[in-house]
Amino acid sequence: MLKASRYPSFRAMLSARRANQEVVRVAGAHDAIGGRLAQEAGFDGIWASSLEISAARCLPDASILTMTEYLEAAARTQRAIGIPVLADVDTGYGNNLNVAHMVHEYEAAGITAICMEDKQFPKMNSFVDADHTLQDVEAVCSKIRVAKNAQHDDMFFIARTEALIDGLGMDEALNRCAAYTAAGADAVLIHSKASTNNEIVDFLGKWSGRAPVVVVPTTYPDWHIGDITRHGVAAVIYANQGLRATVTALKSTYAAILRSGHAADLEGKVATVAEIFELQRLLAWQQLESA
Ligand code: SPV
Ligand code: MG
Repeated sequence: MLKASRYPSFRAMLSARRANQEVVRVAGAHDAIGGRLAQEAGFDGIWASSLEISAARCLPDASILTMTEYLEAAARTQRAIGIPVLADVDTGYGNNLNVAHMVHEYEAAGITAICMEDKQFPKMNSFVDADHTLQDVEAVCSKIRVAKNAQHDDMFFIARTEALIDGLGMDEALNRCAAYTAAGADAVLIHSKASTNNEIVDFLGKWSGRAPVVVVPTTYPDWHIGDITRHGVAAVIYANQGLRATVTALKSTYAAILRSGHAADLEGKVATVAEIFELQRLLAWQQLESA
């Protein structure tokens, strides 16, 4: 029988993986079909990426979409899959009041993990050459306390520092992560735009396991999962490779049709219509007619 997803717990999944000394592997997606494909590939969770969700609407990742629009995208994905969505909630969409409302709304939609960053609102994507000024540390801690008090269920809260993105140095990154966990964050995300993992490895050594650490190896993509695991990372987010692969595939597919004047050359290279039906769980839906 076709059932709606039961909103799997990110915290329970992470605990199970850590008990086995495994790192949680999370893939970025902006819609349900991307989430389902990542789950079928074997990922543990889905990153409802602000970059992907904005880009899917041809908009910059710059606090332009509203909380409701980000939530709708995350919730649609969560409803379609059996692994937890980790929602990228940018800066929390405003002040303490907005953060409390955000937690209520995300929980009500069945999202069991959120990640909030410490940049000022409005923020700009971390890889853009732009102003990445951080909010005052105490203001971020206040938002974290509000978020943790606002939750009814067991929302897993990841505090993300952009200290290295903003060029503030390792001590600032460490101090902020310590303050955020003292304020109640369940884990920290240390972001970097360096082309090697050196500063992340440095951070991990100095942090020495005070709380679970999440990493996003976008600009240092050659960091192998085995070594990530050995360094004690709790979760790794492959934040935007799915979107970038989609762009490459669509560009070459559309160009090929126009170049050849037909679509025959694509057969065997693109998914069959039957595969699309399978992703839609069409058979289960059709069985409803005779239930
Ligand atoms: C996202 O995927 O939206 C992120 C990660 O926040 S990054 O694009 O690296 O900022
Ligand atoms: Mg983002």
